[in-house]
Amino acid sequence: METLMLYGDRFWISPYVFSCFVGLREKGLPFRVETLGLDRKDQRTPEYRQRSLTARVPTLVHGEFALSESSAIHEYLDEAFPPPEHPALLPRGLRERARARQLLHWIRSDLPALREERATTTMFYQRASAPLSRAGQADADKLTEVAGAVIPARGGPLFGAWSIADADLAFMLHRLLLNGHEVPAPVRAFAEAEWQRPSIQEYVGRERPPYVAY
Ligand SMILES: N[C@@H](CCC(=O)N[C@@H](CS)C(=O)NCC(=O)O)C(=O)O
Repeated sequence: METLMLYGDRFWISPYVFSCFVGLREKGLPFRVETLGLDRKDQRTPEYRQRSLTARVPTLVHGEFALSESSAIHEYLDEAFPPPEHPALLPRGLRERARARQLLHWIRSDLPALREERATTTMFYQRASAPLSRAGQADADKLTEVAGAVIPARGGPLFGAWSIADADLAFMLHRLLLNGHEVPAPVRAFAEAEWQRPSIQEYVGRERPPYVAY
C-alpha cells in the first residue's frame, strides 16, 4: 500500500485537521502526521504551497498524490479505501449521505461569530473569559437547535452507524461545552458520548507546545 501522511498544525487546534485525523484513524489505516507551524508561516513555503495548492492544512499525501480541503479528503478516503473492506466515513444511504454532507458543509461555512468567540484555542489552551456577543449567542442557539433536530431521540450516532459528521458536530458543540455554556441535555449527551471515541480522544489528548498567537 502507498504510504499515507497527513499535514497538520503543530498546536493541534485545527478543526479540519481534527476531522481528517479522526477519519484516518476510523478507517484503521496506517498513517503518519507531519506538523507545520502556522505561526511560523510554514504553510507558505514553496514546497508546501506546491503540494497543497491552497497553502492550508490539512493536506493528505497518498503516495505521489497530495490533496487538501478536509471534505475532499473524506470523500477521497472513502473512495480509495471503500467499505465493506474499510469502515465508511460517510453514510452509505443516499439521503443520509446527503444529509451528512449538508451538516459538514454547514459546520464549515456558518456560525462565524461562534467560531471566532469560541475559537479552538479555547478548547485546547485558554478557556474564553468574555461572554458571547449577541451574534455569538445567536450562533450558539442555532447550533444547538440544528443539533437537537438531527440527533436521534434514542441516542447514538446521527445516521444509525457512525460517520464523520458525528465527529464534526461533536467538535463544534465542544466549543460550547468546554467553555461552560448551557447545552440541552440530549445534545450534551450526544456530544459527550462522541467525545469518548478513541480516535477523538487521541487527537484531544495530544501533547501540545505552548501556544503562540498568529
Ligand atoms: N476549508 C478548509 C479550511 C482549512 C483551513 O482553514 N486551515 C487553516 C487552519 S484551521 C489554515 O491552514 N490556515 C493557514 C492559512 O490560512 O494561512 C478545509 O476544510 O480543510
